[in-house]
Amino acid sequence: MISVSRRGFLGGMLAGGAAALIGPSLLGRAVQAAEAQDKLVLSGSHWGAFRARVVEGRWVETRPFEHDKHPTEMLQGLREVVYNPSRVRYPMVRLDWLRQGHLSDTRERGQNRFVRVTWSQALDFFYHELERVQKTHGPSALYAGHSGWQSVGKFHSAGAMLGRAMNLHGTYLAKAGDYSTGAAQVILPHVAGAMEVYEQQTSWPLVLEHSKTIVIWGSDPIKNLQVGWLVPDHGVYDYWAQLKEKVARGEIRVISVDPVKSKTQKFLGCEQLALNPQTDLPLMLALAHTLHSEGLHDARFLKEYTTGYDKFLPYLLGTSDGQPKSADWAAAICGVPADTIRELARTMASGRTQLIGGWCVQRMHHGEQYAWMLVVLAAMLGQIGLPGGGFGFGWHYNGAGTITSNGPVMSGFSSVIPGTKPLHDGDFKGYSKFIPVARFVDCILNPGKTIDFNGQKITYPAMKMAVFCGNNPFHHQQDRNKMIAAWRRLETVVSIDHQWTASCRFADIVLPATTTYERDDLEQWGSHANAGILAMHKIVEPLFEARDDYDIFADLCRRFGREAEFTGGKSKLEWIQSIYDDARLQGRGIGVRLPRFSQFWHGEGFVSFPAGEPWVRHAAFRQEPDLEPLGTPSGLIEIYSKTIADFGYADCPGHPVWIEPYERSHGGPGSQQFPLHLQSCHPDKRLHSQLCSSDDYRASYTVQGREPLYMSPADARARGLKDGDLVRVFNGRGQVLAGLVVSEDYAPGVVRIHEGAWYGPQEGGKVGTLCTYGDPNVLTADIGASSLSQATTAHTALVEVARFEGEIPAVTAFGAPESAAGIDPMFPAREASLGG
Ligand SMILES: Nc1nc2c(c(=O)[nH]1)N[C@H]1C(S)=C(S)[C@@H](COP(=O)(O)OP(=O)(O)OC[C@H]3O[C@@H](n4cnc5c(=O)[nH]c(N)nc54)[C@H](O)[C@@H]3O)O[C@H]1N2
Ligand SMILES: Nc1nc2c(c(=O)[nH]1)N[C@H]1C(S)=C(S)[C@@H](COP(=O)(O)OP(=O)(O)OC[C@H]3O[C@@H](n4cnc5c(=O)[nH]c(N)nc54)[C@H](O)[C@@H]3O)O[C@H]1N2
Ligand SMILES: [Mo]
Repeated sequence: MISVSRRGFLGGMLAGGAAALIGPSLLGRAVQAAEAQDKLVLSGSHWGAFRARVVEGRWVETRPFEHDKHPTEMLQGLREVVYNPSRVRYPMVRLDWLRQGHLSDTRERGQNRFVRVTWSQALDFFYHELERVQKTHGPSALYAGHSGWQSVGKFHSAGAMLGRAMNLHGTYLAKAGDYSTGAAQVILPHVAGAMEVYEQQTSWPLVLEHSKTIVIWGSDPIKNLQVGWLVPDHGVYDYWAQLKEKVARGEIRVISVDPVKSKTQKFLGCEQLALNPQTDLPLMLALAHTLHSEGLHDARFLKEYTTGYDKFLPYLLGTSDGQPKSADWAAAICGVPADTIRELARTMASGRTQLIGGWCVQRMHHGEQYAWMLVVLAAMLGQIGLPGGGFGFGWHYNGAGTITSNGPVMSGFSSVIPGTKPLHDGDFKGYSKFIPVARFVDCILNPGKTIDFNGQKITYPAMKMAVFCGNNPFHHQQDRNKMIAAWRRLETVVSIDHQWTASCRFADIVLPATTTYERDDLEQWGSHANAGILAMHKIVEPLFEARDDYDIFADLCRRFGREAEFTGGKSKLEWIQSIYDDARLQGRGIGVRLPRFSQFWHGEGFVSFPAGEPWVRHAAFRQEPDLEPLGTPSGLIEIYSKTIADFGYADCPGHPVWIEPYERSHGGPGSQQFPLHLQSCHPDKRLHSQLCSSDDYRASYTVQGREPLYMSPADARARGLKDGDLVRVFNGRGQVLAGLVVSEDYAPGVVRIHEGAWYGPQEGGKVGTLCTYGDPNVLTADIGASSLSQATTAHTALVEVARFEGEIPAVTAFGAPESAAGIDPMFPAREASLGG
C-alpha cells in the first residue's frame, strides 16, 4: 500500500540530487488543457457572482453578474487568485521534515526550505503521521478541527472535506467558537437566549418605515456587506441607499458611535460620536444612567420582559461601589462631552430607535460586556420586538435585513456520515475534547494547563500534529511571535491551500488545492435573502498539480481503506446534482418549482426564488412572552444572570460592568509607553488574507509596497511623519513595516492596519523579527477576553509608530519559497516578491 517510505524516499532524493526531484515542469497542465475558446463562464465567490471571460483557456476578464446591482470592486482581484506568484503549485515537504520526520528541527519552520514531492509521497507522509500520532499519543494530540473562510460552494467545502476524512480515520481535538464573535456568541445566549450575531434581522422596509433614530454602534456595514459567507447578492445596498435619502431629508437620524469616520458614515452622510477606543462600556452605562435618572426608561417593559434590573441598578447608580455611572463620570473616560451623552439618551428615548451593533468591540478584553450592555440599553428603551426598534448584532453581515425568500434551502457536503465510526477512537486521557478556538496557541504552549470557559474547566492536551485546510492561522491568530515559538512544539503541521500563505511556510507538508474557479460547484445566491441558486462553473483547468480538496481527501482515505465511504460512491458532478435535486424536491413541497438539474446546469445556471414576507426580530417574544420565551433560564432578557454570577468569574460578574482592559489608549493602562490604539479592522479591499496575494490588485492600495497604516494628521505631525512614509509600527510584542496614510477620518490616538495583511518576516522563523509587509497580528496580544468566553482580544492593542530608518528590506510575504519559485516559465515569480 505504501509506495515509498519517507526514509527510502529521502535516500532516493540524495542519490538523485534535489534538482532532479524538483525538476522543471516546462509544460504546466494549464497549457496542455488550454483549448481555443472565448467564452463567458458564470461562477460565484464570497465577493459575489460574476462572469469570467475565458480566451484560449485563460481567464482574462471579470464581469459582475447582471443581477447584482451593487457589485464590489474586489471582484477585480479574483482572477489573480488563480494567476499569481504565490500559488502553491506542487506538493511540498519542508526539507528537514523530509530528513527526520516528526523528529525534525522545528526551529527551521518559516525558513522556506521545501522540497517538491509527488502527490502519492505527500499523502503517504500525511497518512503515516495520522497513524503514528493516533497510536503513540491518541486523539488529543491531533488538532484538525480549525475552521475558516475557505471558499463558497455547497459541495467543495474545504472544512467539510477535512472533517469527513478525519472522522473516518480517528477522533481529534476539536475547537469551540470562532474569531468573529467569540465573546458575543457565548454571552448572548445567557442574556437574550440566542447567539444573535448570525441571525436574520428585522426587514429593512420596516426599519425604514418606523425608525426615527438608528444608532450604528461600532459597525461598518457599507464596507463589510461587500462580502458574504455564501455568494452575496448585494441587494441589501438598495436599502442602505434608501436610508441615505432619508438621512438627507431629515426623516431618520443616524449616529455612528465609532472612533473612526467609517465608510458607512461617509456613505450616509450621518453624524458621528467619536468616543475613545475601548470606552464603549462607560458611554453605554452613562446612557443607561441618564435614561434611569431622567425617568426615560420603560419600566413596564423591564418588568414584563426582563429580569435582574434591580440587581443592576445599585451598580449603575453607584450605591454598591460609590461611583454613579453618570454622564459626567463617563465623559472623562470616553472623551464624549457629558451633555452630548445626555442628549443622545434623550434622543434614543424620544421615538423608535434601532440599535445596530457590530462585532469589533466584542473582539476586545472583556468584550462580552459591550454585547450585554447593548441589550440592556435596548431593554430600557422598551422597543425590543417592535419594527424599527430594539437591538441587532448582525446588520453588517450576510445581507441581513433583506427579506428571506420562500425558496428551498440547500444543504451541503457533510463532514459527518451517519452510522460510521472512526478507525481510531482512542482515549483523551482526561484532557478536554475541545478548546476555545482563539486559545489554541496557548494550548500548544501549555499542555496540562486548566482554564475556565463558560462554566466549564478546559484542560489543554499536548498537541503534536495540526492540520489546516481552508483557513490561515498565520494571519488570523494574535501575537505572531508567541505563535512562532509555540509552533516549534508541534511535530508535524499539514497545510492545504492554494496560496503560499505564512501558514504554509510554517508547515511541514504543503498540499496544493484548487481554487473554486478551477472546479464545478453550486451555491445559494444571497445569504439571508436566499434569493436563488447559482451554478459555479469551472472557469479554467487546475493549474500545476493542484487538486480539489475532495480528491485529496478521497485519496487520503484510500490509504486506510475508506475511500468509498468518503465519496459515497458518487462522482463530483453527481454530488453537485444530488445537492441540487434535494433542493428541487424540497421546493416541490413548498410550491417552488425548479428546473431539472441538466436544464439548470447547462442552461441559465441561475434560478431565483419568490420573495418572502417582511419580518420583525423578537416580535414573537414581545407578543407572547409566555408561549415564545427566550432561550434563557428565565425565558426573559437577563440583565442580571444568575448562571453567570454563579460561575464566580471576577472578570465577568452577574451583570454588565466596566473593567479596564489590559491595555488602553487615552490615558489607560500601558498608554504611557505605547500611546496609539491599533485597530485591525476588516479590510475594505480584501476578505481577511484572501486577495492579498493578488499582486496587481494589492498594488492599488499599498504604500511603498507595504500594507497601509492609517493615522490622524495630528499624530503624524507629532512624529514628524508625512503621507507615504515608510514607518515602523511596534510594541513589546513585535514590529512591522507599513506605509503611512494620513487621514482626517482618524481621531488622534487611533491608528489602523487592516487584518489579513500577509506575514512577511525579515528573517523567516525568527521570533521578534521585523515583518516586512505589515501583519497587524505581530502586534496584537494572545489573551482571552475573559474566563467566560476566552475569545480573541485582537482589538486591545497599543503601539507606537516611527519613521523607518536604515536599509529598507524587501517584502518577503509573497511569491513562493526558494525551491518552488521560478520553476514554471508560465508564471515566473517576480524577483521583488520572492520569499526566502
Ligand atoms: N488582528 C485581527 N485578527 C483577526 C481579526 C481581526 O479583526 N483582527 N478577525 C478575525 C476574524 S473575525 C476571522 S473570521 C478570521 C479569518 O481568518 P481565516 O478564515 O483564516 O482567513 P482567510 O484569509 O479567509 O483564510 C482562508 C484561507 O483558505 C484558503 N482557501 C480558500 N479556498 C480554499 C479551498 O477551496 N481549499 C483550501 N484548502 N483552502 C482554501 C485561502 O487561500 C486562505 O488562505 O481572522 C481573525 N483575525
Ligand atoms: N470587506 C470585508 N468585509 C467583511 C470582512 C472582510 O474581511 N472584508 N470580514 C467579514 C467577517 S469574517 C467579519 S467577522 C465581519 C467583521 O465585522 P466587524 O467586526 O463589525 O467589523 P470591523 O470592520 O472590524 O469593525 C467595525 C467598526 O468598529 C469600529 N470600532 C473599532 N474600535 C471601536 C471601539 O472601541 N468602539 C466603537 N464604538 N467602535 C469601534 C471600527 O472603527 C469599525 O468601523 O466583517 C465581515 N465583512
Ligand atoms: Mo469573522
